[in-house]
Amino acid sequence: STMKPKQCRLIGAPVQDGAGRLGCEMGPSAFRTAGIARALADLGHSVTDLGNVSPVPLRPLSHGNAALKCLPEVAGWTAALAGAAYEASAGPDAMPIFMGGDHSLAAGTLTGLARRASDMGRELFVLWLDAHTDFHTLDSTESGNLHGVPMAYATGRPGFQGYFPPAPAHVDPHNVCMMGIRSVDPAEQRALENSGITIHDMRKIDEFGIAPLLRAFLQRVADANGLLHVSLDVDFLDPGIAPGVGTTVPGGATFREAHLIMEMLHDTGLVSSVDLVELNPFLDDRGRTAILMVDLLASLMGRRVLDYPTRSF
Ligand code: Z70
Ligand code: MN
Ligand code: MN
Ligand code: MN
Repeated sequence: STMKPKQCRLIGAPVQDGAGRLGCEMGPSAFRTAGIARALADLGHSVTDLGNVSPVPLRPLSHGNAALKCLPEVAGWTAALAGAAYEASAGPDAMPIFMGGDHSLAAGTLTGLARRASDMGRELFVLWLDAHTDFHTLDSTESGNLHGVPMAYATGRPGFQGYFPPAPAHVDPHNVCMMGIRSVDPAEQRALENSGITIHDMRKIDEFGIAPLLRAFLQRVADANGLLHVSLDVDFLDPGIAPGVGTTVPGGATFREAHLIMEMLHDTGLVSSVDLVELNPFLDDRGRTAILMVDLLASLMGRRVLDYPTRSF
C-alpha cells in the first residue's frame, strides 16, 4: 500500500435493537472471524481491537409514536457510541472502524465524530453507502425500526430531544453524500428534498457511473480539508453478492462498483473513520458477506491489484 500507516482502532458495536430482526448482535464476532485485524495489519497499519462497546443503562421512555421499537435501548447505545467515537478518533493517524451492529449505531458514531472534527477546526463529511437514506424522525417512522433514523438525528432534525441523548455535535447535511439509494419512504423523500444532502440514487449511478459522481464529492472534501467518514451498510451491495443482511433490496452495487469506490477512497487518503453495519451473520452464506465486507475495507485501506504508484482520483 502507498497509504500512510494508520492507527486502526476496531470497535465492536453489537447493537441489534434498531433492526427489525435479531442477528446483528453477532456482527462484530463475524468480522473478527473473517480476519479483519489481520487484513489491516497485512497492509502495514497498526491495529488495536478495543473490544465491544456496552450501552449506557436504560431509562424508561414513552413516545407518542406507538410503532417505535426499543427506544430506550437505542438511546443507550447512541450515548455510549458517541463517547466511544469521540475518544477513538483522537490523534493524527486515528482510524476508528466501527463493526456493527445495525445502522442505528451511526446516530452515535456520526455525532461523536462531528464533535471531534469541531475540536480540530475541521469539517466532517459523510459518504453514506446504503439502499436506504435512514432519514426518518421518531415521529415519521412507520416501521418503528430505529436503524431508519440515524441520519435525521445526526443532521439535527427535530423531535429527538428528550428521547435520544443531546447530540454532542451535528453533521452539516451539505457535507453528506449518499450513494446506492433505492428504497425511500414518502416521509423521508419529502424531508430530503430541501435538506441539502446530495443523493445519488441507483438511477443516477446507472446513468452517469460511480466514478464521476464520487470524484465530484471527494474533490469537495479535499477542497475543504475535511475529515471523511464512510458509513457502509451491507444492503448497499447487491443481495446476490451480500446475502447476510435483514433488509435485502434488489439492484444493489456490484462487486466491481463497490471495489472501485473503495480504491478511489484509498487514493484520496481522505477517509478518517468507517462504519461497517447491518451484517447479519445468521442470514449469511458460509461467511461470504462478512468476508466481502472485510475485502472492501482492505481495498479502502490500500489493498490493490497491481502495486503501481498511487493514481490520482
Ligand atoms: C425503512 C424503515 C432501513 C436500514 C432498513 C428501512 C430502513 N425506511 N435502514 N435498513 N439500514 O423501516 O424506516
Ligand atoms: Mn442503513
Ligand atoms: Mn440499508
Ligand atoms: Mn452547509
